[in-house]
Amino acid sequence: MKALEGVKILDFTHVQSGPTCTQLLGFFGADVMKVERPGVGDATRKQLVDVEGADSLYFTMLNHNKRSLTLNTKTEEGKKVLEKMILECDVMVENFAPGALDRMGFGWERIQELNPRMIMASVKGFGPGPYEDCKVYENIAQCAGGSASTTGFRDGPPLVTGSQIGDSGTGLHLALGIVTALYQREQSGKGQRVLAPMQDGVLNLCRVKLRDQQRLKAGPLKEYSQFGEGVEFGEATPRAGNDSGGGQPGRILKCKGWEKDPDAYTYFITQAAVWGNVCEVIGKPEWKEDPNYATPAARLPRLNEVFETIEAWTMTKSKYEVMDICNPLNIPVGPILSMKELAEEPSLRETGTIVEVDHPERGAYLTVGCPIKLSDSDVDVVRSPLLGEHTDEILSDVLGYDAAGIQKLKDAGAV
Ligand code: CAO
Repeated sequence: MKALEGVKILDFTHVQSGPTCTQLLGFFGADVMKVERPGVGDATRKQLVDVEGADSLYFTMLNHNKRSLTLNTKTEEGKKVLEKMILECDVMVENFAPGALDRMGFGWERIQELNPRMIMASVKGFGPGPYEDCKVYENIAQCAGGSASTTGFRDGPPLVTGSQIGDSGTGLHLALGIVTALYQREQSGKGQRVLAPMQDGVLNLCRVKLRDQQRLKAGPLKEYSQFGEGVEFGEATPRAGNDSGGGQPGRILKCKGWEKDPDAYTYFITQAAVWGNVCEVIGKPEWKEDPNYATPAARLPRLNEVFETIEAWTMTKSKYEVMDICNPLNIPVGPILSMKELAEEPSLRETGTIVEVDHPERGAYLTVGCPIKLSDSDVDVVRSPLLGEHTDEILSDVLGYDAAGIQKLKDAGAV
């Protein structure tokens, strides 16, 4: 038994944000039926193609544990099939551009009319307000949600991060909204709308930067390296490079081999509780008692000197040696791991976080399995569906069409 067994999802999502959400629901056992345009499908199937003629990794890695039904919802017959789907399913998930569903004739009022228990979940770039009609992709959300202005170095431009916090991050928010609405439906018997705007999701993940925005009123942000460098703060939360952003100062430091290996670095946190151990490890035992270094407050104006001294030590060790030495001393450190290293990491294979999947068009590839582990709901990662692979199956098993009915839909160009 899987956690979401029996939950039927009408998956109208495409690209990344929506598919991330429905893939998670699929990992937890929901029956995710992805509706795609006949002959076209999700645009990502044919984006960033690495194996000619095969679905791209962009598509396959975001659409496991789903069935694919092709349906042209701009035909009359297609609309009827969609109506039947709405009657059968518990949740409809979509991330079309604003207004697309209304133009299709399936706005929230119509959906409620058809199935009052339906949960209709949407990703949009922005919530209600001046930008609600805008199309949005990942990096726009990172910029509009506060991430870009607070990422990077003070003397450089705003930066987007490699983590897809706009798309995948919003997909996660949406998934939580959906299961919460399903839980409420147990009591209320009613469906509801779930909206996860990408700007709001990114801002939620940048919560600590809004914290700092307000702290600026009380004076400089002393844990930012610019404080120790004597650089004045402006009106808004500045970019903080690799400063930790929390109450325990930290930095990315070079390790042995950094000249040739772009990932020979470690993150090093000078947690106050283990300051004595840090001093011992880096060969500065005198700093334990020295009033200039002994307390967190005394160290704040000297963070550059502190981290330069620690770095002189980390540069003599590999990032793994730093981990091996610091871990037993409870000093929080972490190697900068490349995608290559993560792909090869045996422990991630064992936990099912990195999974090898076989695909009929492209052979074996690696994907990220379910990153959330439930002790009573195992995850079997099932390869992504080919376009329309389950059209007949869904039409007959879920919607009750017989062979003649299916043929009629095909003849009408509806599926
Ligand atoms: N049958 C017939 N028509 C279909 C269909 C189907 N099965 N599925 C989709 N369509 C139609 C839609 O009805 C829409 O038609 P109209 O514009 O004529 O009403 C059309 O396909 C295109 O949909 P779209 O506007 O959503 O797609 P796009 O490629 O132009 O825009 C995106 C893509 C992502 C910018 C936009 O969908 C968007 O802003 N989504 C919300 C935010 C979001 O999720 N962004 C993240 C995406 S991941 O980076």
